[in-house]
Amino acid sequence: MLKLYGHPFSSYTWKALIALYANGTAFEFRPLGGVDAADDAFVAAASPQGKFPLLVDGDAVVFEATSIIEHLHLHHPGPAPLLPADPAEAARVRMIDRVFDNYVMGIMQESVAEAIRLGALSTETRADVEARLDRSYRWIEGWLEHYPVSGTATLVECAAAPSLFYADWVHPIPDHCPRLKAWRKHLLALPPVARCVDDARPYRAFFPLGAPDRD
Ligand SMILES: N[C@@H](CCC(=O)N[C@@H](CS)C(=O)NCC(=O)O)C(=O)O
Repeated sequence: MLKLYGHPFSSYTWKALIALYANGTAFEFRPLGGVDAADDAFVAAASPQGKFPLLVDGDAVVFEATSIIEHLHLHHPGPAPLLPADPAEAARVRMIDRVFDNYVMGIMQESVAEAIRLGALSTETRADVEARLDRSYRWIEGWLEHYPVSGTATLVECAAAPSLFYADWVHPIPDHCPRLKAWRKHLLALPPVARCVDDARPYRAFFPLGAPDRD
């Protein structure tokens, strides 16, 4: 039985969970954060910075959400292909995965990290994060013009849904990005994503910047 270690409110844990749920893959969820000290210690030592999610599949210990999805695609394929069969198309999907991790999730997390570290977000950091998210939003808005909105979850949707969910809390997608606004709504309605959103509701009070009363 696969084991996924993570936390229900963790954006990167969602990324792996969406892939598992989309394919109906059987797994055991091991929640971190004080439920089982041995699990916390195991994850802390398993990767360079002890981050989660972490997947254990027999002898294989896989960290990095993207790598977990690659592992599932190779070893536990299901009805919803996580990557295209064509290598050139798959390379483009991997590039877009990097866009959401590096230029949406990563920027969003900077503001969360500062709020945790200092207890609040400085005016300078807020302005900087908002400007960079705006720039990413505008680029994604253009990219969406040619991206087919689909009802399945590939690596793109696995990466996009959690990053856009939380980035929009930090800096709402502006009205001049209507495709992106509509796509976020569509992503949150996908059953594997909606399940993550619902399972995380009890933890919203812990969002360091304050969770908005929506979604
Ligand atoms: N690059 C990693 C990032 C994972 C990550 O940042 N995980 C966060 C939770 S969303 C975490 O482990 N936070 C706890 C920590 O940094 O100690 C991935 O793609 O899986």
